[in-house]
Amino acid sequence: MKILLAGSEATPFSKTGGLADVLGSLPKELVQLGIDARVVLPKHMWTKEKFNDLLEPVCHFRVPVGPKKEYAGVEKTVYDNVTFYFIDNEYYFGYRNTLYGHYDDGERYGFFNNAILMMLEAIDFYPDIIHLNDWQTGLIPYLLEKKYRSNKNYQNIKTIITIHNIAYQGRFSKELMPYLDVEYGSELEFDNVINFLKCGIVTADFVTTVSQTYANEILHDYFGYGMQNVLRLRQDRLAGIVNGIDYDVFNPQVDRKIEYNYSLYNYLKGKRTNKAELRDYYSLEDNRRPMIGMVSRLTEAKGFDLVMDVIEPLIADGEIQFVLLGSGDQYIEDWFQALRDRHPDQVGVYIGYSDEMARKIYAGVDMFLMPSRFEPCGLAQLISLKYGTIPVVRKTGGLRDTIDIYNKYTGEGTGFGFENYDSGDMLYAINNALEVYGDQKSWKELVKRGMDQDFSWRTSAKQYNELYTKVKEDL
Ligand code: NHF
Repeated sequence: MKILLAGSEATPFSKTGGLADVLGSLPKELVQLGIDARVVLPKHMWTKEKFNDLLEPVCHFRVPVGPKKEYAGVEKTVYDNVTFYFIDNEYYFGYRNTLYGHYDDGERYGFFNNAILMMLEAIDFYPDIIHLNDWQTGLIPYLLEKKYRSNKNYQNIKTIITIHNIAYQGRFSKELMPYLDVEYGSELEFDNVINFLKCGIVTADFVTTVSQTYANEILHDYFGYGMQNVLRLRQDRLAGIVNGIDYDVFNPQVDRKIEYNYSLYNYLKGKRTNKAELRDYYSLEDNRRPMIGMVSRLTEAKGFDLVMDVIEPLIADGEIQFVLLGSGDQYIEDWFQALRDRHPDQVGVYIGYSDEMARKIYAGVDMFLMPSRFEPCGLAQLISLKYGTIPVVRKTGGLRDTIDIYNKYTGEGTGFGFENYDSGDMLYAINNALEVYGDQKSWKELVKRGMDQDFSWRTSAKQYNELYTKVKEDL
C-alpha cells in the first residue's frame, strides 16, 4: 500500500497546531505497519532555517498559476524512517514568517495543490491514496479529476480528506479562480466564494475527522460552521478516527526537557520536583495548593471566557495556583497578564510558544484545564494523562471520547468533565477535582489509571490502514 499524506505542517519541520503533531507522528506508525507512507509539505521559512542541511534536492518543474509559471522545487529527507517531500518556492513559502494569514493564501495553497499532483509524475511515485489534511490540500481531488485522470498513472489514485478543525475552511474570493489553473465547477464554491475545505469534502472518496464524537457533532449547525449540510450528504463516507500521540516524544520517563524524569513508580517525587521548578521559574509561592495548568492557543474556541469568569476567586481564596502558556487573541493575553499582575505569587503566565515550557507545565501541574467550545480531538489531554496530570475537560469532540469522567462511588475514570458550555458547570467540575485532590489516596489511584492509558498511534494507525484498504478497493 502506497500512501502520500499531504498537509501544510508537520513536526519537527513546521508547526502551528495539532495538525503538525499528527503529520509528524502518524506516518511513522503507518511505516511500521508495512505501509509505504510518505509526506509532502511546503518548504516554509522555518523549515528552510532549521532543516536546510538535511534536505536534498530531487527535481524541479514549473506550475501554471494564472498568467505565470511558478518554480516548484522538490526536496526530500528521510526522518524517523518516513520520507518527507518539500515543495520549495521562495516567493510563496520561503520568505513568509507565518504559515497562514497572507493576502495571497488562496494562490499560495492553490499552487501547493497543483504542485503536489505534478510532483507525482516528476518523482515517479503514484500512491494508492493521497491522504489530505484540512483546507490547505482540499482542491486535490478536484484537480485530480479535472486535469490528471487522462494520464493512466493517475487513474487509480483515491483520496481521503481528514478534517482537523472545520472552523478553518480556506475561503477566498472568486477572483482566485484564474490562478487555480482548472476549469470552474460548483464543487469549488460555497456561499459565493471559493471554499477549499468544502471542495475536499464533496470530491474526496472518503472524509474523516479526528474523533467519533466530532464526526457526529459537525453534522449539526452549532459545530458545522456551515458545512453541516454538505457533510450530511456524505454521511455514508464519513468516519471518526481518534488521534494518538507519540510516546517516544511525550513520555515523562525519557523527556529531556523536564527537570526530573519519572514514571508511575516515582510519580510523587517527579511531580514535586517538576512543580518546584515551575514555581521557581514563575516566582510563585511555595505552598500546598494544587496547580492548574493550561497550554493552548488563546482563542475563544478554547473556552477562555469560561475561565475568565471563574478562575480569579479560586486563586484569591487560596484554592489553587494557575499557570498558562499560549498566545493568540490580544484581549485574552491582556486579561491573563493582568491576572498575573494581581496575583504574582500564585499565577504564572507565558505568552508565546515554547515546547520546552509546555512540557514543564504538563510535568509540573496537578490538573490540566481544557474547557473547549469544540475540540476535534485534542492532544493536550492525552499528553497530560501520560504525565500524571488530571484533565478537567468540557465533554465535546475528542475530549469526550478520550476522558472517562471520574465516578466517586466506583472510583473509576481518568478525569473530570462538564457537559454544557457554562462557567458554573466548569467550576463545579474543578471543585470536584479539588475535592478528590484533597483525598490523596483516591488522587493517586486516579493518576495511576491516567498514566496507564494507552493513546499511542498503534490502534488508530490500524484503523487508517483498514480505511485505506476499503477506499483503495472501493468497498
Ligand atoms: O487534536 C489534530 C488537532 C486536534 O483538537 C485539535 C484541533 C486541531 O483543534 O487533529 O487539530
